[in-house]
Amino acid sequence: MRTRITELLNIKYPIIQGGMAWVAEHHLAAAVSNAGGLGLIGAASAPAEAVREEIRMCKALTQKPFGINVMLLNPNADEVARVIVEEGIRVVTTGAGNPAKYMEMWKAADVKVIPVVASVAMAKLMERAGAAAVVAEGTESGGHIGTTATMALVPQVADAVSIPVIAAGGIGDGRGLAAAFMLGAEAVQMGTRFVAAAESIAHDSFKQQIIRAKDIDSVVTGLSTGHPVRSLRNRMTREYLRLEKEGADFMELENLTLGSLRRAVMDGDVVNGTLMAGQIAGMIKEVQTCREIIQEITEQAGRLLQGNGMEA
Ligand code: TUI
Repeated sequence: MRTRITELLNIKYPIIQGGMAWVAEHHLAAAVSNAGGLGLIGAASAPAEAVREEIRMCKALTQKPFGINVMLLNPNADEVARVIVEEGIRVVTTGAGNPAKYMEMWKAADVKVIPVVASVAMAKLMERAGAAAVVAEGTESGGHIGTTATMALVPQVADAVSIPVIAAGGIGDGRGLAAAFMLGAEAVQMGTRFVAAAESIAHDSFKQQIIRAKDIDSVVTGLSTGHPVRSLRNRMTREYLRLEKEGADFMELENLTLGSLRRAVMDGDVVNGTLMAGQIAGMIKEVQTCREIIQEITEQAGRLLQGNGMEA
């Protein structure tokens, strides 16, 4: 299953793990990379020195390439950007903003920059700024999202840019990987399926909520604040949506969610925590190792693609 992305990143399978806050730490990143995909450490809102430690611990667990996801709303993003260069990281994905101001420094250090985008305009801007590839992330994704669905976004982005496109949002099995190829993508990024992986440090109660979830069990909060977030429906999302409907101000909503992702991931608080997950949660049925997940998906996609003119 060779594509421009497997060549660019020097990986065996065209599968990239999402840079999920709290979840995408060194154990998960190393497990995905060791299984032949690209693991990512999600810098999220962490201080730069904590990211440096994560990088060093990941290097101790894998010889394979892995990357860093920089969440651009992170107040420490400037320092994280420098730590990435200092630690010799060669692949960066970015989310929740425009990484233009770091491009020159990263490119000078031979870091491949792969921005996550939710629109054609942003994809074109990133290509012009020197991105090596883009992740086109549809609204089916968990966490902070755009408005266009993966099925519509990926082919439009693929038509608009010459750099390779990675599809994300609503992809959780071999059918999704095969479909992504059909839409013009050359790899997929998956988050939710890896939250439920055996190597994921997410609390078992969070993993069980993903496994219990049905197709319609995710909701989007934060549309009124300009930061829409998809997570599994619970007391927290119900309270948030009620406050939003009543026109609550930004600070009131912020206070409700302060620390709530950490509570979900680390403490397993499935009632008042924010269980960020995508619409594909309904399809995830068991906890499996990253190796099992990647094997299952690539074998299924391989079978589906045979006879469709795709090399598998
Ligand atoms: O970034 C993500 N997913 C995330 S970030 C996150 S932490 C967070 N929590 C609460 C509120 C906000 C953030 C949880 N999940 N995915 C990548 C992604 N990037 N999705 C959409 C975008 C995006 C949006 C706007 C990328 C660029 C963009 O550009 C706007 C601009 O600056 O012009």
